[in-house]
Amino acid sequence: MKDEITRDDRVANLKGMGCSRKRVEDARFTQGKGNYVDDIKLDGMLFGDFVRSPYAHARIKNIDISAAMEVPGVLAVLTAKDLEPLGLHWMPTLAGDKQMVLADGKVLFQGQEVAFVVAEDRYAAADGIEAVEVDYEELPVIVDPFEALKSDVVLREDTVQDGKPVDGAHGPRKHHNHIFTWEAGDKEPTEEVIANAEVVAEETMYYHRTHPCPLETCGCVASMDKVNGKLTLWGTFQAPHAIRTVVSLISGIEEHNIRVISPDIGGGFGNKVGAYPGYVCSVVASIVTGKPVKWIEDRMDNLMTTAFARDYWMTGKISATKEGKITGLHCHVTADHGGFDACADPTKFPAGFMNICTGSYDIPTAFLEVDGVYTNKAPGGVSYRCSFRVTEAVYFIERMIEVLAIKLDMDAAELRRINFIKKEQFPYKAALGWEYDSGDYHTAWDKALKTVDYDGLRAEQAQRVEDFKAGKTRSLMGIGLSFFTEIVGAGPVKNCDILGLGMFDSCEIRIHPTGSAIARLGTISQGQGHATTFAQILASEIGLPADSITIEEGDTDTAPYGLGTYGSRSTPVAGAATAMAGRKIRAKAQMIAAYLLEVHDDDVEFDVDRFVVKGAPERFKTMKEIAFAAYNQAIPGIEPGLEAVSYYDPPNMTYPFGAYVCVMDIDVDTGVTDIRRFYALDDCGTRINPMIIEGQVHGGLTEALAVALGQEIAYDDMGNVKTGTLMDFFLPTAWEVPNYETDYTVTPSPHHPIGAKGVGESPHVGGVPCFSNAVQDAFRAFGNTHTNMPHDHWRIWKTANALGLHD
Ligand code: MCN
Ligand code: CUM
Repeated sequence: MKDEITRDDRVANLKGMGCSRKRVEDARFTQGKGNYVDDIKLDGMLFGDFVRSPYAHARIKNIDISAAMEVPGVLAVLTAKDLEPLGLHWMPTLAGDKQMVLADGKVLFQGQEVAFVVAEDRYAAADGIEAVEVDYEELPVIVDPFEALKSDVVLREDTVQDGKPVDGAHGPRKHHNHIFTWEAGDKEPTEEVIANAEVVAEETMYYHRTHPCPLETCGCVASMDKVNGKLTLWGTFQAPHAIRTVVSLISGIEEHNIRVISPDIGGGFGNKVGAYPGYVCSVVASIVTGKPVKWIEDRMDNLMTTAFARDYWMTGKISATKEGKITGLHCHVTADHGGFDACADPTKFPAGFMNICTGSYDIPTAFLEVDGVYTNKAPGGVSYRCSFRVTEAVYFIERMIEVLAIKLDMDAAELRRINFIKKEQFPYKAALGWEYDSGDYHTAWDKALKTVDYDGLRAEQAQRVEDFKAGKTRSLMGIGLSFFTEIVGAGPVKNCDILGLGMFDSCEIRIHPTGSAIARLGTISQGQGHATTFAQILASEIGLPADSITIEEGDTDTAPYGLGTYGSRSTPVAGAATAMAGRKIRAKAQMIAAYLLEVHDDDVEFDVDRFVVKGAPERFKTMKEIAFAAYNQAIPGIEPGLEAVSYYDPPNMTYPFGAYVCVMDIDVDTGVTDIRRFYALDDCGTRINPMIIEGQVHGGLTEALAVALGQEIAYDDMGNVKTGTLMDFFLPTAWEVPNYETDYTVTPSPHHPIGAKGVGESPHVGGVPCFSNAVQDAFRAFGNTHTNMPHDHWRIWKTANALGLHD
């Protein structure tokens, strides 16, 4: 019977890397059996909720909680005064700033947390909130970062001493509302190249403020067990270990007495990386009341107060020869960070990885300068499939390329092609400091353009313009192009840390005697399917079926220390740790196999799911047999058991890339867009699960469509959030979403143990400029160079109107 099973069968049985294994998570999710934070119900559990500021900038003269304390079911109302003796009225942010937990004398944005009402249930808490009387004195509101840098109004009193701005966490301030200046590249040489260039294109663009808006909002349950001194904190945390360390540092509770658990998470998208006042208040309330306390945001709380995305004003100058060879790039950013600098970036990168803004192009000289600014808006800035501001960087360069193409009167696809970094230039050291690990841009670009019949599309577009001018149609056609290079997998510990914690990641594997296993990781899935894909990496590495491997994440009492899931770092870092831990298992298994087969260690070799005696394939021990032997035999010189742990510090980041094309029709009279085609080629190196990659691409592109075509967190001059509900905040549905065509090339990462690069954020990073470029390209023949996103129907109508197309 044995010889009927072929080697291919054995490979297939593992469901290892490269297999579109169905998601093991979905049985739970599709049957409503997920276990989200709000599903957690503990005996005697209370509910906490916030009194939030209706004003964007106001002094707090008095808070009267007496009426609230009379509301049935209300047990406590916390204000900054209660937290101050504990030193918890402010908390550190991930960006080196500090943030009010509860309003300390003033508020800085609409929706800011003013008081925390703890009650027997959510309804009593809501009644209590109504009864808290806050006496506000309105202050002048600043929502424009340029105005903030000129204004006498001091937003943050802690930025000024003796009438002068004091240094911030990232160096000197230019003004009391200025947070930092961050530079990369060579200023003078870049300015000189641009001043002497044959052609220079300039543009200022606004990448508007938006929000990831995950289906599940942020929340937590804090439970302080006073008998044994243990605090358990369940929450929507993308980085549970980091949260544990932060809670320990700010509360003084020893770290071994804190257990942080991220249960199922209903989408994170960077919204759940940082620490929020709700976490601190829930912990304090649990300590005060001796009962578990739950806090769950509602949708408005989530949209108005938790980590927003973008809000970058970017001014660029790009220089080139007459033939289109780019010679220099200059970029200045005014970054609106809101009332506190709470960007979730690695410490040394206050503007994230914005210095990847030379993109996929061989640009010899470049300079970037970013100014961070306080305004009366909610804090955040680094979220929403952004890879630490790579979204902004790629949007910037992909718009600058289009603007330069217009200036040169050149085809934008060709302009890209002649400037791409060439395959033989990798590893490529970019002008702004990064070393790109691998790439083959020309192959990807040619494949994309050929698949969509680019020349045919351009001919059709030219005909459309003629027909429009002749009055035969009122519809224009846009061809959106984008080529992006991502940078994901933070680490290296030497460059990247969060609050001093080096950005490595980890995996611990235990093989059970019967040949199944559990692997625990320091990452946490929020929908990415880690339980499916990490098991596939291991299946290929250790030769046990993925179906026999449990993946567990998100419990700091059991998982090895890890830095969490964001910046598409799970595959580049934890995926590498998983492979390396698997290889340790394999190394020990090899010794066991050699002992059992009575040969020297070097005389056996690994083959799919077994060790085979070299030259004698009929003599082998399967991994299942070896697992059992590890527990049932005394093997001389080898400890019993089969376990391994790996902490992986990546030598470099990974640089996935992609080529996207969008074909769009636009009704000039209504501004309505119709996406006829969207082609996305992604190269994320070795592909672990093609189906999951495709799902990531579909999701990221849909969020890109949202951001490019309508989604926005907008404020009025008073600092009121105009888009705080899903009535006003655009979330695309199946109705707006086109049929995406996905494709790929495979350029492995040379330094990653399995050659894999991240992919989770790529489609968003590449998708936003592609949708935006399609809209802008439709109007190129009529003199458009640049219009700002979001390109909703009204704004597109206005563009058409301004170009005289309604005359
Ligand atoms: N993958 C693969 N082969 C590769 C690369 C990745 O099969 N070469 C698979 C991985 O095994 C994993 C998934 O693709 O199952 C995403 O992997 P990776 O690119 O490493 O990204 P992370 O797992 O670190 O996820 C984070 C990333 C980020 S930062 C945001 S934001 C985002 C994104 O993932 N948030 C998401 N995708 C999301 N998808 C869902 N459903 N929900 C979110 O909140
Ligand atoms: Cu920038 S959003 Mo993701 O890194 O969680």
